[in-house]
Amino acid sequence: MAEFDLVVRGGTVVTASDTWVCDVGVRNGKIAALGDGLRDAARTVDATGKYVLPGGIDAHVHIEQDSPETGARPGTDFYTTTVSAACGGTTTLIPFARQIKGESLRAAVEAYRRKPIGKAVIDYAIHLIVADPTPQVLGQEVPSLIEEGYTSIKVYMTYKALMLSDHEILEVMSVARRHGAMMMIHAENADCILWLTGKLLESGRVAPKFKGIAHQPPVEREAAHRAITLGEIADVPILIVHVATGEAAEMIRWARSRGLKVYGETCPQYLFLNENDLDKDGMEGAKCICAPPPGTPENQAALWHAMETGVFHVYSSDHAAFRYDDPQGKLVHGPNPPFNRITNGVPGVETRLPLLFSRAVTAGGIDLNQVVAVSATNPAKIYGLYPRKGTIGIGSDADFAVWDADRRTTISIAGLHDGMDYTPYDGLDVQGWPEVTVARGEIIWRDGEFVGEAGRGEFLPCDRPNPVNDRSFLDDAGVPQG
Ligand code: DUC
Ligand code: ZN
Repeated sequence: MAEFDLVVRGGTVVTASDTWVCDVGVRNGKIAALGDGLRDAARTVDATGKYVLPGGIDAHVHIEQDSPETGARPGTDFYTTTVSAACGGTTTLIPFARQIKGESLRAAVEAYRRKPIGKAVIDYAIHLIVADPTPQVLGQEVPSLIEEGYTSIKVYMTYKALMLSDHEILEVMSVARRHGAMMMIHAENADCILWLTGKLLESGRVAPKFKGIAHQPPVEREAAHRAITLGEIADVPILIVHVATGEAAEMIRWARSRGLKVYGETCPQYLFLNENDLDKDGMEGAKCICAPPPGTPENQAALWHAMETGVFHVYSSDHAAFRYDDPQGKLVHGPNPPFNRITNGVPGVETRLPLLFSRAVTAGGIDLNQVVAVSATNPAKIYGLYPRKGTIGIGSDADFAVWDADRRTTISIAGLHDGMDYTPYDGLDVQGWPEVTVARGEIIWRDGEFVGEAGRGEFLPCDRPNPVNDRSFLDDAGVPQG
């Protein structure tokens, strides 16, 4: 019997910290050796002249989940979404089990756990969304779910069906602190959005581009500051999801300069799109509507500056698969809805990594080590999956992709596998695409063909993320001490 099940030979291996040429030996789904001259293999991939990156972790995706605002239904499922992720070099997804007000969180998790079974082709963990923090949810359900490996909790400051008051957020944070979970926050000021939206609609400014006015930068900046303040008071690390404005990024930089454990996530739609994409003919702009929406080109430049200077720890797609030409999708409220009735969310699970990889190899400002850090290693650490996932190291799961940095692609929906009928990145040229994707030692994408099997993906119970701050004036139960 061969020493290795698979050897990837002669590639340039990139981790968050190092870049070096070596062979990668895989045995029983794990990385068993890194070195020169690994020969005795059942299967070999020649990666000479190519990069070998850890499989991406897309830590913010919505799969098989209705829109909380418009009621739209996604047009795709766990199979297409995980296939699409794999074709773009991603080997782990973290979607959300979402509680609805009046419902039990555990019931929501149990219902969500059934969805990927038999369909997922790559591994997945699950975040919790708490929308109704009753004593039962906070006292029993959240603690037991954390024990079972659901160690990240998202809360919303906006969306009527999901949003919590500051008081409720503090209560959730206090439970997260006590049990060691990571807090994720959608930071936008709900009243500002409602007020601005009302004024815009009253004056007939209804086109997709006005979404950017309704969600103008202070809306996110204020909420980001408030989220940071709540996290500071509850003494818990927080991660602000899908940061869309340079102003909110500055809040994160400021918080970190004060020693607070505040992490920031941004997404391709804010780095690679801007308000001009919302201002296309007719309803074309709807294809780039998400919340928060992409901002001005100056804001986009500020976000790149934040990325280049280390403000963002996580880069995720916020993939939301509402098809365009579908009565249940983006335009569920008719062909010409005002901007606030267009379903939020853009697809991007497959294009996430190629877009950032291309930027690193063509424009500079970030290098491939940073690409790996924000798209794989940091999310693995922040969500309790490291070192099983997120790196190329002995003993880690053999999740990686072989990248051809010379391959040029013009993004179009025809080349993607996500089951969607549009991509917001249509027409963008990128350099670099995965040639081979390996997940737990199995080749599942090779030379433009998906070759994995439905149902091979496994649920990943997460460990506790980084330890919470210990400079606390709170006691173990999260009660302020005098
Ligand atoms: N915004 C969200 O908050 N969720 C999903 C999609 C989006 O654009
Ligand atoms: Zn989201």
